[in-house]
Amino acid sequence: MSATSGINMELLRSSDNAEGSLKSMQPFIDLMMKYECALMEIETKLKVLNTEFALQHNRNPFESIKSRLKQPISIIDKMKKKGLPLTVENIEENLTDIAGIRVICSFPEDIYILADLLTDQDDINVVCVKDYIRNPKPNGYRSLHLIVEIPIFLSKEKKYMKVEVQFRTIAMDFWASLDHKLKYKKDNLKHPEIIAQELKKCADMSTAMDYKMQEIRHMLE
Ligand code: 0O2
Repeated sequence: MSATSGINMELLRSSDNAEGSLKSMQPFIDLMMKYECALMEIETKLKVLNTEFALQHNRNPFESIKSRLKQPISIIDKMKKKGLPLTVENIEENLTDIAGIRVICSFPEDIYILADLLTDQDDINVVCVKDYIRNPKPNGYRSLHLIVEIPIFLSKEKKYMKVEVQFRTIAMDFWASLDHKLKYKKDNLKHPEIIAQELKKCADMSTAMDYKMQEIRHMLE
């Protein structure tokens, strides 16, 4: 997914009077451009680490990276939920997941190796860590979430931008994508609690598989 696709220009253009509203949207478009640059910076750092790690250890610590900018409509919804006026300053101050990167690893231990290598870099500030791998959510959701700040260098300024980095194994990602899809359907179900219980069982099985595969890799080494 390309990061720029996060800026839904049609949505912006369709609001009220095109020229006037586009002008008033300029600070928002500038902000989204800065988040896009921050995504590029983090992605490059992760790819550099992957390349070096692959040379040293003969395997890649991550399988894939996906980045996305939050859609304007989701930004508006989240600001409404938080009960905050929709200003560029408020958006930047209160939302930490406008720029998001998902890093998919094969093994749980690679998640922590990569996260440490990234956050040890001296231009990165760690704002928040939510470890849903060591402390899974009650529904079974597992992932390591970091909110980091990274500087971007523009023609006239250097600015720190927040990026949410989610680290998951392939199994955790598979479970989370299904959980996400099924959430939309749960409202029409007679017994959503049964689906929730079944999903929790799948989460437990995928946890067991993650650690068993890691154990096998150690045995092979
Ligand atoms: P999307 O579309 O993926 O961006 P906050 O973001 O801090 O206001 P919260 O819930 O405290 O809200 O943040 P948290 O716990 O770090 O979770 C944020 C993101 O993690 C979610 O973003 C999801 O991507 C993912 N996530 C968290 N819990 C679950 C879960 O139970 N199932 C699945 N499938 N994903 C989860 P968004 O904004 O909800 O959606």
